Amino acid sequence: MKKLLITGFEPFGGQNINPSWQSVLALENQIGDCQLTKLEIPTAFKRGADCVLKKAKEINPDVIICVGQAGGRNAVTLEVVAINLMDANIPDNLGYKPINTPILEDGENAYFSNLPIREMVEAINREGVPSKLSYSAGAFVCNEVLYTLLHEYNGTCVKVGFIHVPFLPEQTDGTMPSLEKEQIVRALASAIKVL
Ligand code: PCA
Repeated sequence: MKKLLITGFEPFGGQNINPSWQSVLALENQIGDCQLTKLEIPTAFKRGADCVLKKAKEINPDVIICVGQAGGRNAVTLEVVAINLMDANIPDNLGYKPINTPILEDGENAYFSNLPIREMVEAINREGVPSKLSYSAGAFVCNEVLYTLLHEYNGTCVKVGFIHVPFLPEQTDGTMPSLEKEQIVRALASAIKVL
């Protein structure tokens, strides 16, 4: 049995729910070969990543998957890469809004996810939920969490990745794409089964 630490974020940017945590919370505790530990993390630079790292030190996971909201996307997207940049359009939940700032002074420019992301995209699509790779996790908190984790576990056998999910229908007025929570939950479960 593998240990999977899976996280979702608190609501941010004026929303009162975050589909990432709603969906993570709704997952079964055991999926395929994985025992899940679920964690809600703050949408705040440094704090969010610190929470994941603290829990990871406690449970020693084999895999860490962070899930976040990407409003406006129309598919469940598996992030390919995290970049060493914070460039926020809005303040995080603690009011911090870094512009053109490295996450780690002298850190690598970027890290690639080491999850089997292509197989995961295929599995999600087979499940009937739209999914694709994404070549940018943005430059807000999600990218910073992924970068920090990939830096921390670089050279170890811990697998780390990030899945961005669309809005839920209740977050949009119909002009933005969305997926039902049930679809996002099925997408996450089928991706986890690939591990
Ligand atoms: N999405 C944001 C941060 C929290 C979340 O759910 C992002 O894409 O950076």
